[in-house]
Amino acid sequence: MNRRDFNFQLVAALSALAVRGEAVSFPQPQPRVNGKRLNEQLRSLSRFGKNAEGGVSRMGYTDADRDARLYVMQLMRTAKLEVSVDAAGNILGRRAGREATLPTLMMGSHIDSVPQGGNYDGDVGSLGAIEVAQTLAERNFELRHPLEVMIFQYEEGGLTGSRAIIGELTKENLEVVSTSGKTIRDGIKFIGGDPDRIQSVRRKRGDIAAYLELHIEQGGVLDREKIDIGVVEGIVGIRDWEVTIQGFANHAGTTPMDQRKDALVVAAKFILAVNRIVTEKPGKQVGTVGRIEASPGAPNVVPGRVRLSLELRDLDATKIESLFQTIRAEARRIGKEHGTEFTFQEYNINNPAPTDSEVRRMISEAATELGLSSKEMPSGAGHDAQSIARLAPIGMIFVPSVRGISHSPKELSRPKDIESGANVLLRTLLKLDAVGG
Ligand code: HGY
Ligand code: MN
Ligand code: MN
Repeated sequence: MNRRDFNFQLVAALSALAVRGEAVSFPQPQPRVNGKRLNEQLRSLSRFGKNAEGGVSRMGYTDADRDARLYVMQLMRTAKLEVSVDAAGNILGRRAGREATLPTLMMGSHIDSVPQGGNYDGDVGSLGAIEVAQTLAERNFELRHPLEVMIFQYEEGGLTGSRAIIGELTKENLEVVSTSGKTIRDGIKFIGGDPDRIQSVRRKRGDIAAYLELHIEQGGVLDREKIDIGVVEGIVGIRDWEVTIQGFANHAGTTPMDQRKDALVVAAKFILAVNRIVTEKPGKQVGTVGRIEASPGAPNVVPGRVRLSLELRDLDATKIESLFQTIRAEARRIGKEHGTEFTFQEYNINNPAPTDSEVRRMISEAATELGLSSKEMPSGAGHDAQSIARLAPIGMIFVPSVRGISHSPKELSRPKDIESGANVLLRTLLKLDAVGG
C-alpha cells in the first residue's frame, strides 16, 4: 500500500474515532478531491445545451440532456462505478462495499436545467459526487457500505426521478407535458427508461443508510456573509397548480368595455392578488406566477382564456395550504366580478423535508476539519434530497452562489468553493461510512 493510501485508511479509521466522540486531528495530507479535474468537467458539461447568454437550456428529455447524460455516464465509468439507467430514467452508478449486507450510502443530484438556466444548479452536486467516487477509487479505498451515485432525471420538472424512487410518480404525472414538449412518459422512454416498469425502481425505508447532496445555494446568504459552506436545516415544500381562467373571446373593436369577459384582465388582477396575499403574511413563504399564456393571442380579439402557473413554497406545509385557500377564494371573487371561471389543477406536491441532525453535525465537523467556515440554513429551492428524505436520513451541503443568482445564465459559483464543497462531501461520506451497521 503506498503512503497516500495508508494516509487515507488512517483518516478513515480516525474518522471512526472522531465520530465516536474521541476528538482526533487528521494527519496531513487530508483526503482531498481533485478540484482542477472537477471544475474542468463542469466546464465540459456546460457545453451541452449551451445558450447564447453563456448558460444552458438543457431541459430534461431534450437532445442536450440525452447527450449530457452520455458524457456523465462516461465520467462515472472512469470513476469505476457500475453504470445503469433505471426504469424511471435515473442514472445509477454503483460500487460494492466491504460489508455487502449494509444499506447503501447514496450521493446524487441532477444535470437537467430550467430554460435559460445556469452551469451549476445540479451539476456541482452530480459531478461532485462522481469526483468523490473517483478519489476513493484512485486511493483503492473501499467503503464498508455499498456506494451509489444517482443522477436523477428531470429534477426541474418537480423532482421527477427521485419521486419515482419513493413510489410517488403517478400515472397522471406521466402524462404531464414537460418543458421539452414531450410528456414525462415519452421523455422517460427517450432517455432509456421504461415507464411501464416505473414501480420497479421503488426503494423502501432501510435500503439507504443516508443520502448526501452537494448543491449551490441558489440564494445570496453565503456569498453576502462570506461563508464557505451551508449546512442545510430543511428544504421547503413546493406545490404547483395549472390555473385556467375561462372568459369569452370576442371582437376587440365591437365589444364595449362593460360587456367583456376578458380573461387576461382577470389574470392581471389575480397575479397582483397572489403577490399581495403571499407578501402580507409574516414569514419566508414565496409565491410565483412564472408562466402565462392568453388565447387566442391576437391583438384584435378579447382574450377568451388564460392558462398560467401558480407555485407556492414554504418550510411549513400547513402554511402553503392556508395561502392556497385564501388565493382560491380571492380568485373566485375576481372571477365573478368579470363573469369568468377559475379552475385549479394541482400537478406537483413536494413535501417539506428536514435534514438529519446527526448528518448536519458531521457536515459541520467536516467543514471545520477542512478549515472552512459554515452556517446552518434553510433551502428555499427544492431538491431531490427532499424526496429521499421520505426513506432515509439526508444531508445537504451548500456552496455560495455569487450575488445569489440562479436559474439564470448569470449563475456562478467559484471553482475554489466548488472544490471545498466536494471535500466536505468526501469527508462527510467517510464519517457516515464509519458508523452504522
Ligand atoms: O425549483 C427549484 O427549487 C429547484 O431548482 N428545482
Ligand atoms: Mn437543483
Ligand atoms: Mn433548479
